[in-house]
Amino acid sequence: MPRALLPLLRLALAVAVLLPVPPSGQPAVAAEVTVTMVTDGPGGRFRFEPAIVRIRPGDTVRFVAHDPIHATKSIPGMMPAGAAPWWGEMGKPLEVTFTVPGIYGFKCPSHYTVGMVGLIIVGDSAPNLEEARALRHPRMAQEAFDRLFADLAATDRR
Ligand SMILES: [Cu+2]
Repeated sequence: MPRALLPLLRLALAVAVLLPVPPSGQPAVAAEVTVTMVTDGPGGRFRFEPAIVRIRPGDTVRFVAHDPIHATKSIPGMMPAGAAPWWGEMGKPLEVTFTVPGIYGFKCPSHYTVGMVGLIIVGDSAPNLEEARALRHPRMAQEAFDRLFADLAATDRR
């Protein structure tokens, strides 16, 4: 995406967040969840914390980097149809509002190959779950996604 479009995109996102939610049984106030891009933390090195986020349609995820070596980028093939991809700048915070239900895989482009990946689940069911799970990755990213999908299945059974 051209950089000049970023302020416009941010404005559009801000407006989208402020718009009233239609009366469809969803919460009236959209939530914002922060995902931190961590170089070295209690949970390990080169991680998104939390690596699994569950939100409602209309909610926003704010990605924040501990230092300038990380970014967040959606992964093609791990998004529901009709959802917009995102790609944040290195070290800069990025807010993404999710309106399309489904599961989203994302990565830090610099540390994808060492397994810096995460999942966002929007809504109660993910129509693209099997498609997202079937995508293959470099070894450490694959191991990380295998763990995340296993955690997801475990929490769904509770
Ligand atoms: Cu990174």
